[in-house]
Amino acid sequence: MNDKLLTVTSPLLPDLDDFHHILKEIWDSKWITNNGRFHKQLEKELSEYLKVPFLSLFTNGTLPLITALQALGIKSGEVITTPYSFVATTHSIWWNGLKPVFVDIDPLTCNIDPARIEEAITPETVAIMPVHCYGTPCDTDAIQRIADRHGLKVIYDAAHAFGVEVNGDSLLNAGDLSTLSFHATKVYNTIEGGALVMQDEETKRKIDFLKNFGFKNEVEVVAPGINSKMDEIRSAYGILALRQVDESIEARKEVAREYRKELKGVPGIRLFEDMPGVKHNYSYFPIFINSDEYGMTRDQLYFKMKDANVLGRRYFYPLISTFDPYRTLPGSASENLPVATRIADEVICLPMHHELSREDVDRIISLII
Ligand code: T4K
Repeated sequence: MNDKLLTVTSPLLPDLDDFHHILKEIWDSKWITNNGRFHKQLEKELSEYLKVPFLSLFTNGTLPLITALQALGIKSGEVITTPYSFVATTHSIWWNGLKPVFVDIDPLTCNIDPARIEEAITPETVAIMPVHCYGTPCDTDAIQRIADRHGLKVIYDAAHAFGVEVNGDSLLNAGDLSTLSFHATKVYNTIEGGALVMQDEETKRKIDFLKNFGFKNEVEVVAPGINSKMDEIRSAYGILALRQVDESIEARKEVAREYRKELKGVPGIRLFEDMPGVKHNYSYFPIFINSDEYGMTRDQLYFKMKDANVLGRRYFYPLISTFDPYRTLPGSASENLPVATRIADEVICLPMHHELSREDVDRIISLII
């Protein structure tokens, strides 16, 4: 038996010699954080690469979500969001003293279902926080129409959507603000890290103050900001990683192609296909198990794989709405979230990263079919 451990992901690491070289520059300069040279350079390179007008680096992908609500001046009320995400999405609403309102998802994308948003709007609703789950674009036009009709802000949690484009435009330009995560487990990482994407310079200035305690200059504090700056070492790492990310996404695309070739049409297994006009990033490869047709439950398959050293992950099970801090909210009942509840019981994200070999993929597939 091949016992090599296959994990759901593996980080894209910059070339170590290049990193040593750049570390020497940082050591020599003695400038290690606070909007240094590499921080500025990475902001510039990322905004060009991602085709966004402005971007502000953060120390992880959770603080940009918290800061986005602050930057838009949202101080009270309800925020409509999805239960089918990593828990940080909802936590960011809670940390701002706002009330999360869960709306069910569309089974074809695993994203918030625009058709269900309007019925959840009340006089207290102030914003919508959708997630481009697995990097699959939300129906941003439909969401924007609803937001415009009701005067709501839209903040996209785009933690999974690095580099995703729709008809040649960055998905990150949708809504009022979009956030990114550059965690080790993401397509592009800075070990820990993240960013906020904004459409105008004034908002960038405001957000740059907010991530630096609210300091406008040496003597003026204009808002109760937080410390969420990215340091020079991770910025430099990010500059090097950016040079390799296209190749890494291409390798992931090849893995997706193999999975689809072998798993398409297997009774009881549902997969996502690429969407027309969309440049995907292949950040995750979810499959959905219908146990009646497949002959095994999702968990039976999950543990069978685990026993064979293949660590898929059940992203996103359990639903956020079932966790202790949120399960008593009015919208959290599973009757309100039938699709998300079902999908959370069906999903396994298969290993998906740039280092998977053809043999690795064959081994994973042989456990499934
Ligand atoms: N919004 C959304 C939609 C998100 O998905 C996330 C984060 C956020 C917001 C918040 O962004 P951050 O504040 O985290 O930047 C992971 C990540 O910690 C988390 O970033 C991510 N989403 C979430 C979906 O997954 P775990 O607990 O599943 O990761 P862990 O440690 O079990 O790692 C999974 C596998 O990855 C390991 O089995 C092996 C591999 N791995 C992991 C790490 C950390 C490595 O090979 N090297 C590593 O250093 O949470």
